[in-house]
Amino acid sequence: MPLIETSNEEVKTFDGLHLYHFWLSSCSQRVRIVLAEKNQEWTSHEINLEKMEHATPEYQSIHPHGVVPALVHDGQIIIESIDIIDYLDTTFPEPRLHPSSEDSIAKMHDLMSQADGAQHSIKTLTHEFLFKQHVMPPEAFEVFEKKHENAELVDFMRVWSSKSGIPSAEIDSELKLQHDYFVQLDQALEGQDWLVDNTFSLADIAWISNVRRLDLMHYPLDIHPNLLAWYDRFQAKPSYQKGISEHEIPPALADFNAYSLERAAEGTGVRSFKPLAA
Ligand SMILES: N[C@@H](CCC(=O)N[C@@H](CS)C(=O)NCC(=O)O)C(=O)O
Repeated sequence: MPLIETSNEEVKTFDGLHLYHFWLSSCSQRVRIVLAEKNQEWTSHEINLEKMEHATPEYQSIHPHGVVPALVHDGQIIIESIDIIDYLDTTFPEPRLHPSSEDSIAKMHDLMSQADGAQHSIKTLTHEFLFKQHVMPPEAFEVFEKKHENAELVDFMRVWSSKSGIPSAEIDSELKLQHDYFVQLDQALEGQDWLVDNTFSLADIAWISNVRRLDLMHYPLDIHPNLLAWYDRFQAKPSYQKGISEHEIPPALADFNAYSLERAAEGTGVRSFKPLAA
C-alpha cells in the first residue's frame, strides 16, 4: 500500500481522517462511499481540479503525482483510491466490505484492479464527451505545464487541448474497453444483486463511480440490463447519496447533459463511436 513520506509538516500533525478530493473525481467518489458506509467523520480538503488546485506546490508535496484523492489518517498519507478503500475496510472493520472466502476476496481484488486499470479510459472519455466544450485555452495549458510535475498528466492535457484533440481511434478503443468491462460485469451480475458472492463489497464500490461517469455521457446502459439494475440498486443506498449525489453540482450536471444531447444531435455523441454504433 502506498504510504507517502511528506515534507509537508502541517499534514503530519493532522488527527483523524482528512480527505483531499474533488466532487466529480471518480476515484474520490469511491473513498467517500466507503467513509459513508463506515459512518466515519472526516475533514474535507477540496482540491478543485478545474481551478488547477492540484498543480500547486503545496498539494504536490502531499500527493507525489498531483492527483486526487489523498487520505491522511493521523498524519499518515495514503494514496491510490483502491488501496485507500482497502485500508479503510481493514482499519474500520464494520460493516465489513469484503466477502468471506479467500477465493471471493481474490475475485473482489481482481475487479478492483480492473476498475483502477480503467481509469485512463474514464479520463479520456470524460475529457472527450463531457469537458471538450470547455477545452483548456493555450495560455492556461502553458501555466499548467509549468506548474504540474506529472509528465503523463501534462502530456494528456497537451493532446486534449490541441486543435486536433484526442484521436477518434483512441476514443473508439477506450469506449470498447469500457463496453467489454460492462459486458463482463453484466454477466457477473446475472441472478445476483452484487458483483461478488451476492455480497455488497469493495468491488461494487470500485466500479460504481465508473458506471456513474459513463451514465453522465449518455452511454446506453440499457444494453447491459443486469448492470443497469445494479446501478439503480446502488443509487438507492444512503452511502451513494452521501458519497456521490450530495457532492454533485446540479448546474454542472445540467451542462454535461446539454452537451451530451448536443453531441448526440450532431452525430458525434458516445453512441456514434464504433463500439456502440456496431
Ligand atoms: N490511480 C489513481 C488515479 C488518480 C487520478 O487519476 N485522479 C484523477 C481524478 S479521478 C485526477 O486527479 N486527475 C487530475 C486531472 O484530470 O487533471 C487513484 O485511483 O487514486
